[in-house]
Amino acid sequence: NETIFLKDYTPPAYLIDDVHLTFKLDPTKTRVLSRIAFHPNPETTDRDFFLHGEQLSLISATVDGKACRPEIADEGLIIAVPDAPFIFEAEVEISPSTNTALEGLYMSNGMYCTQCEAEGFRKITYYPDRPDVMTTFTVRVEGDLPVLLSNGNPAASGDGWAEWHDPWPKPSYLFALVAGDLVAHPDSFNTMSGKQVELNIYVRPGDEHKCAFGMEALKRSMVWDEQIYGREYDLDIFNIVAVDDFNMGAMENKGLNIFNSSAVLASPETSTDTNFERIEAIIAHEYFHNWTGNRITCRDWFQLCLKEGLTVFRDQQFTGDMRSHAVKRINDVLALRGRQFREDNGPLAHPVRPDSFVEINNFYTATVYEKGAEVIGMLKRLVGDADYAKALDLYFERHDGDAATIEDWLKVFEDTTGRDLDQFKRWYEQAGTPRLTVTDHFDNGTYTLHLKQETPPTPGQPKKDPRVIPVAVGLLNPNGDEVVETTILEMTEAEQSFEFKGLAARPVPSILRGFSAPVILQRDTTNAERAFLLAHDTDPFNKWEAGRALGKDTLSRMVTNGTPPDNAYLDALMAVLRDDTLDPAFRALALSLPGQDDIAQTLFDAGLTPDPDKIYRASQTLKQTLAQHLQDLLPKIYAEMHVPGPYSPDAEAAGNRALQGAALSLLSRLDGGSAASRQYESADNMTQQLGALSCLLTIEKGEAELAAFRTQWGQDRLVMDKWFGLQVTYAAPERAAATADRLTKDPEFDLINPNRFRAVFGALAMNAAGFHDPTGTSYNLVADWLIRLDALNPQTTARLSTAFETWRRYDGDRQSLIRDALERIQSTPGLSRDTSEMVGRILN
Ligand code: B3K
Ligand code: ZN
Repeated sequence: NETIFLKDYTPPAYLIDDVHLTFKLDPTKTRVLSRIAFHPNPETTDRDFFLHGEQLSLISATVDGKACRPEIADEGLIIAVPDAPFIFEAEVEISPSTNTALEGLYMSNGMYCTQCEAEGFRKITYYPDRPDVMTTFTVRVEGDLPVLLSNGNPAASGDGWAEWHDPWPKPSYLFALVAGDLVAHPDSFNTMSGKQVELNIYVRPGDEHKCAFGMEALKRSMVWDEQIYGREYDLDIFNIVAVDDFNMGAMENKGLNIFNSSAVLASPETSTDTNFERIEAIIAHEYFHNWTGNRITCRDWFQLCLKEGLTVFRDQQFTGDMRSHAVKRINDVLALRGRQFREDNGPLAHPVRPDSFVEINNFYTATVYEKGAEVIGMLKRLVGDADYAKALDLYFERHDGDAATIEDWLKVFEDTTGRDLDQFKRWYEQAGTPRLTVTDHFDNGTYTLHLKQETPPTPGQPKKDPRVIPVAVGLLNPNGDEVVETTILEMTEAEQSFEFKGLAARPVPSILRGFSAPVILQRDTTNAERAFLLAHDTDPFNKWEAGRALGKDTLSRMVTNGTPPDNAYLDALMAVLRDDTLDPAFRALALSLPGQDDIAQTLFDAGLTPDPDKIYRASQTLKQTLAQHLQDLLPKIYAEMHVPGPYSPDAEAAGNRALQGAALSLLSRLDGGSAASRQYESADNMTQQLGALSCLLTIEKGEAELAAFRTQWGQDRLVMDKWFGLQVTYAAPERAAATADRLTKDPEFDLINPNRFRAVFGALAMNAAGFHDPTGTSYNLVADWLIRLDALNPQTTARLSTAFETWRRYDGDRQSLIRDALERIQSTPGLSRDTSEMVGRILN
């Protein structure tokens, strides 16, 4: 398993004028005919001709019509070719129905479908499968199926065949083909220049009623990208296809986006508010890739954050505009801390732009995506909104049609603003989360903030240089009025002081407003000051953050020395809950307690060894205490937040339901679940049905409802994923492993389907105390199933192996149990490159 380095990049020896592909579909014997017009790349003198190819049976190959005798190498073909333009033709045979890795051409419920990013096209035919080789594709699909799709515009079709032509040059990773017995949910869109675009969402018969929301989200995304970024759609047709078996959320193939059905299909009866919001965001994300990813793609896979960081940033802006910026920011930071900080502070830490990899599929990470988006947010904060807009215009103008790099991206900002971004570039190059330590003093009307940054060592990077950190600060005076509005302090040194003059009294600082940089803020402060900010801060993020900090402090002290929950904290939460000038969605977020994994990391950072059982028990106690403290208020909030009329997934209604659900969850700890049972009975939407069931399971009730749920939803695969996941998520720690084990024996459990596998094992990994059961049962169960899955689907296996990435936080006994489990996986004969790289890095 060879390591690939960014520094070894060389341009391709040959480029392509155009490619013609013909697919003769068959479950086990699909024939792929290719005709590729090559010419030597004038930018290089290298003339070594190599075509990637894996798991292909070569039937024939010719160069300029003459049979050639290629040398079949490990991962492709070596062929002697002229130092001049030539035509390469080949025929290969592949077997989609036995492709359980879900990469390349595969089958899902009788439908053919592809996934090529990053390097799946080489499992379809011999090709220079690298993103810097771009060309136009003409594709003919032959098969006895009603729907035959590929990228671009439809060119011609007849009985059992269809031809597609994509006029925009693209790399092979954006190729897609779909064929099946599908039905379309059609619509259309008029672009800003007046072109009419045909839109379709293709689904399996029976899913037609779950397309409307996705279609509306698509049209909203198209309008938004025109209005905010000036980007218009560029083909006559845009197709989305839902597929049940898919390794991730969705894929931005040119003009033919393929979606995990969980990321597009929605109906009020089967989808929760959270599902609706996620679907809207993923549809937007894939659509936005048409410009940031497809029209401008990546030169090589090290540049992945160029398209992913930017596209995540764009989808976050979109969701903020559609819903609430404050709530979106809080949710994004929660996700960032939960996944990216966890990654950045463990053995899998890597830079936003990694400099080496073994298997690129292992680098579709929270760091590349979410931290990549944070880096763009910081850049925007530093240059300002107007210059950000100018820089983006220049980026599209200068690089349309290119396979670009992070250097190209930063150059656009340098040329627009005259700034030197050399130091800023460290955000792309250095792994690890900076610790920002803040001290302050007040003297004679001058308030000084002293900032110190430090980034702990990460694998391969023992020493870190100081970064540019935009620190957004506001100051409040002791009566709660804002005396200094949000100001961006631009920190560039390891240590730096900033002064605010002419203040009448010592202010209370609100630091890192809007979470202006992805750092860990460390400051000795009092709970009184946190409660003050929770009550008075004008920055909604920091207002929430103050409550969060109170919660963390309360829980941490409950865990470490058994201190009972602080009344000041409970009262502060009560005040927030009562304040009906605050958005219900915000109040719901304020009420949600820090997660157990978050507390474990916090304790570990403070030099302690976290005990998952103690953290679990402290969380339970805190919820119970909170419920009692709020007991008079809960029924009132629960009733007030009732949304009358038919279900609508809009942000306002969803916010009310979120607060109602938070109230119900606490109330259930007091009323034995009677309100939750009533809600379960009367619910006409999945948000409330599932919410009620979760409350019941949390208090170890809900047996009957769980059975009824299965009877009601047994035919719906996406809802059944919830049924599987729920039981593991809400299992008490000592029963989590047994619950997961029992579910794997259920006839509806399906190892091949990533959604179902994740429903059980993703949930087990997230059940902190259950996963870290001191006997090691969960570790072993997860290891057993990862070993089984690896033989079938390496990508999903490798992804789930991150369950173990935090192992060094824990005590010696747990560490040695985890090490045993990891070593058992690592010594499995024939283990995939994906899993072997991940487990190797976790162990080191
Ligand atoms: N670009 C794809 C992810 C491909 C993952 C390959 N293992 C989805 C997205 O980011 O939009
Ligand atoms: Zn993406």
